[in-house]
Amino acid sequence: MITVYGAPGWGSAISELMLTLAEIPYQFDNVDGFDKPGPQQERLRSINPLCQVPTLQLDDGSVMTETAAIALMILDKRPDLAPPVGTPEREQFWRLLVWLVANVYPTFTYADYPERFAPDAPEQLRERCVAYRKTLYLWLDKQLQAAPWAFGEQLTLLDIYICVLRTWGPRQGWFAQNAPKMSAIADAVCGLPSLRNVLRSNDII
Ligand SMILES: N[C@@H](CCC(=O)N[C@@H](CS)C(=O)NCC(=O)O)C(=O)O
Repeated sequence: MITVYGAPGWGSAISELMLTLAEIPYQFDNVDGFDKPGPQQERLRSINPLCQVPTLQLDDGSVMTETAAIALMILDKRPDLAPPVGTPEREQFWRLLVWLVANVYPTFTYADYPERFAPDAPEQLRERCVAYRKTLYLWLDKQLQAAPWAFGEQLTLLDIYICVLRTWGPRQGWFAQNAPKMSAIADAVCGLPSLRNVLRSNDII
């Protein structure tokens, strides 16, 4: 069975929710505290030297990381969780999935640990990243034209991504005011009965 190394509410929630939606069994190994020196960090580092979550260990013992790559791995088993081949929505799905990990996720890497990257001006780096992230979300919200899900009637793994991001900075109130489409999608994901337990264990609902 797949093991998801993670911490409640962190990036591992994205993989947990995607696996749950896809009905792929996994076990959760809680490495909460991994971003500070200590036994949890050492445990995670022994599997993934980058010491990031999510880190997955697959049935054959191999290690899988990167939320977008994990989404693609899941889509190999459950292609119905992306728009169908041959539709324009499918291309936009790839585009936004990659866009999120290429543009939005790094703002967390830098803003959450600014002293690593700008030891002389950590607060400035943090503030700039948070401000930049808001502009990214405003752009994303404009891209989302369909309802109830990002690509219309079909729930996709992108909706899961949006739901988890909405719980992180700049937090739910900001999204409600400034990114109403992301907010509505996140609310709809939060209402899915099949995800309730995982949403709860990650403090999302
Ligand atoms: N590109 C990775 C980013 C993962 C990531 O940055 N995860 C955060 C937690 S939400 C983390 O582990 N941060 C600790 C660090 O970067 O040292 C992905 O998409 O999975």
